[in-house]
Amino acid sequence: MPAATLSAFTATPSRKSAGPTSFRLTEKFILLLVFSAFITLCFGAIFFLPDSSKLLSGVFFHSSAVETNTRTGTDGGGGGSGSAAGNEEKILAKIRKDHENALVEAKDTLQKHPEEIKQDIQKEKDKLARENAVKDSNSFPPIEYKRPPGTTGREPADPLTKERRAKVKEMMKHAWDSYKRYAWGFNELRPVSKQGHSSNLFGGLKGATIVDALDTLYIMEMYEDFDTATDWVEKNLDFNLNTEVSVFEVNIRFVGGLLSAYYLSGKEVFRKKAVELGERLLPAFKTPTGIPWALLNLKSGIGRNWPWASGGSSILAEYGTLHLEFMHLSKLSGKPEFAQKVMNIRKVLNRLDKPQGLYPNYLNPNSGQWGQHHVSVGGLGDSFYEYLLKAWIMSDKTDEEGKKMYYEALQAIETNLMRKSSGGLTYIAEWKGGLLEHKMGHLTCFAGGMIALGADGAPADKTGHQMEEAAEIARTCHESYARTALKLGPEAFRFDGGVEAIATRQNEKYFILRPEVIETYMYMWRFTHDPKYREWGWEAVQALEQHCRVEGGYSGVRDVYASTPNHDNVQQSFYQAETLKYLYLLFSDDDHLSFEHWVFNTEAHPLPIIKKDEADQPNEVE
Ligand code: DMJ
Repeated sequence: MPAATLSAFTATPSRKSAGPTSFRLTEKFILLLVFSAFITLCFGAIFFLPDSSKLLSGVFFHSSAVETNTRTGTDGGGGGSGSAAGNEEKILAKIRKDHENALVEAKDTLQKHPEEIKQDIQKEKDKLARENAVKDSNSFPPIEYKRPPGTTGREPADPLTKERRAKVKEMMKHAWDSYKRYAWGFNELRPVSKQGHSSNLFGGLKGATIVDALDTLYIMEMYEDFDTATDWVEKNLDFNLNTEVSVFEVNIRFVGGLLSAYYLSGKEVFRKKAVELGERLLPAFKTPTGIPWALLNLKSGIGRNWPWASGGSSILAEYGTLHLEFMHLSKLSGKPEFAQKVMNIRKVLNRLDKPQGLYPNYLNPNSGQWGQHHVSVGGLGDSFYEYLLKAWIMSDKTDEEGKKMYYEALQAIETNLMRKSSGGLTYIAEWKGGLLEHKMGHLTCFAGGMIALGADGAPADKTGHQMEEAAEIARTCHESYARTALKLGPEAFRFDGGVEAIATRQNEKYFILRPEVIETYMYMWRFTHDPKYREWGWEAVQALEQHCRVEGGYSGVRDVYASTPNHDNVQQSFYQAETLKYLYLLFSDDDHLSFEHWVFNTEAHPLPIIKKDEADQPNEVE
């Protein structure tokens, strides 16, 4: 009761001071009113304050509350009236605290502008809708797990290959054990300083290395480690975080990693987590065109683009690298939204004019117009092309639209970007508004594998020609390694100013354990069985062992032309997801994760081809 009101009553003069019996009738009535108001308030507090149910159970259902605690031992004292009183006190203290908080909140709200209040209400509604959607995602139907063929492999018959394969497994063990020992739960490992490392690509998400490495552990038959990783995922992998993440990175590493872990092991937790995370990513598509934002707050669902991207654009390699995972999310959840979102991206792209048939790296999600006309098959563009081809393959070659887009894009790349140096090295340059920059990124080296993978579907006159092209790119990328002191490839190499396949700028001389060159060797080996690809892979193993292996794991190096390595102190999560996996498969038989049944996402996570006859059903159990 406000003090002013109270004093009004206390100051009321009474004519006689003998006792309540001497009050006038009106005074009695007022006193009665005050008293009954007080009683009502007390009861009101019990019934309407937050958490009143706990108080009720403490006060009115006292014995059952005590019994429960005694059984579970949560009161630590074996129950009894003493601890029950303690509980009641705690509960009352909590109620008081909640009450105070509510008052502060109410005061804040009163001070707000009505517009602000409206916005707050809208935000709350959106939050609720999202939470419900996520809850829904946990209620998708059970499905029958069918193990796709080739999840495990045999030992290679040839002793040398067997030995090399075993060596790669030992490398994985060193990388994993070091991560486990020094950085468990962190996103990545700092192998020199032996501590955890977290890049802002994942915001507050944790355990990128664990999720990225799951399938590699499985295919290398490191089942105990796989179980430890599974246990961590079950208990600790949490997406309900007020944190901003890169939609692309989280999709390729986390969603991709969880999907593969599910398909390899059949463990339901991975399907659940993948779908839950997929649901959390959906608000990124809330733009006027449906082209998703690059960055997203997982809790608020608010998205934005990288501040450095031309005119507020989304990036081709980011919004164009969701397709494979999202198609599988629809299959595993029975929810069509995932597939619809990525199919819409294609619609937007197909409405736009493409300069020389090329796809610029930047696209504004509000206007649906291209940003700067920069084109690259490396950074900012790369995996968009990869996903067009793989979407067609993953659909058991029914996705004709994906196929058409891929082969037309490749044709434009061959005409406008692919060049041969005077020394006879084929490379893929970058295009800046019609001008060529004769530079090829390490990232671009994946294109050898991609072109080889697509060669047999190419228009008849191109089939053989594309296989040759792929082999030439593999050779160029191998040269970029061979021409360094450490026999590891630089981040980018140039074909101008009298050099070929060499980095000329200091900021392009680093190597961060990237997989693309080894990835291309693996594809070329599978398609040609030319032993040189295994030899080149083995050269890379030796260089990694000599220059990147340290006591606490594997580290990137700052300058591949310097005779002694200067370590960058990061073991990237893709080292275990991709580099070591592709090396292992290079020394394995072709039927281990065969191309007949699997496609690899851009982070090397294997996803099964969705066979024509099962395309429309999510394998639901009756
Ligand atoms: C990986 O995360 C993926 O391959 C991505 O597509 C680009 N490159 C890195 C590794 O280099």
